[in-house]
Amino acid sequence: MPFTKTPGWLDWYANPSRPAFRLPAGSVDAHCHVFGPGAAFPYAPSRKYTPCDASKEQLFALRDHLGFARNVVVQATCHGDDNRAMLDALVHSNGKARGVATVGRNVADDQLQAMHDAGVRGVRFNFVKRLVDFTPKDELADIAARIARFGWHVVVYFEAQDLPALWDFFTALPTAVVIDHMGRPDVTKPIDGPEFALFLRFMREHRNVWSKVSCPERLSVSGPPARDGERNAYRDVVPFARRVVEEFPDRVLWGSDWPHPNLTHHMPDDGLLVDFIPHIATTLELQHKLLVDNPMRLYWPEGKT
Ligand code: 0GY
Repeated sequence: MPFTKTPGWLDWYANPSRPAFRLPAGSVDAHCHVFGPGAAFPYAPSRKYTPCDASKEQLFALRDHLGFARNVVVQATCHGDDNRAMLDALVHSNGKARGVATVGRNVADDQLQAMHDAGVRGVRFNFVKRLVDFTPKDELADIAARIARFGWHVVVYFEAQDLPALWDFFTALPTAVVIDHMGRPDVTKPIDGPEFALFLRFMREHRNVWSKVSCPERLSVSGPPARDGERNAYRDVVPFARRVVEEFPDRVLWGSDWPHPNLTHHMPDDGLLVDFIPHIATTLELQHKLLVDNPMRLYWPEGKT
């Protein structure tokens, strides 16, 4: 049966502009997804939304158009713990994609090994209540202990107000911990206010913690520029992302978040998103760390294939 996308869901931007910013050679888009296609890889019965299809071929075409060399494909909640669409993208990427999976406590070691062989290097724990049902922390801790043996890391997605309650759980994890979208700061609050200060303190005190400085389109209140040729979009997010890049240059990653799930008001032009990068990583050295050195260290530690 065909899937009908959630009402109000915006399709991804069909004709993204070519970025003005030239990405360094070997750049990695370290946070993106594939959705289905639903006819081949059905969406999970437990999902909280039904997306539009966004195939691996479309992802790879975007990668080439924007100038990236590699992708990290992150399992999206609409596929639950059925990782087949993500794994299919990895094995057809010609070594240019690595993945982050979602698994349950009952996953077998040989399944983890098969995922590792396909290119998975992490699992994602999602704490955003509109996206997932609650999973007990002891179950997540079990999973973390299992995947640590493969040298994987844990990607965590949560909202800023939930960091205090999650702090102890995160610090007990036995792996590197990668935070999605800077822990979703409220960018209408002061950058030096207590909420973002807590996030910075968390990164400062825990050297195994990394952050994706991604999703300005999700965090921004000021939004994209008017379509007047000016390409400096999402200005209100810039100081937050720049602060993270400058204080933790060796532990930051950037991702497009294509195909941008759950956006109902504004769908970004992915070319404009790439043009956001030099506003948050303002030197060639910072750009190279953010886009090449750091993601390669985490996802391709053995070097180029
Ligand atoms: C993102 C953000 C979102 C969704 C998911 O897996 C997902 O469904 O991650 C969101 O709705 O904020 O990183 O893609």
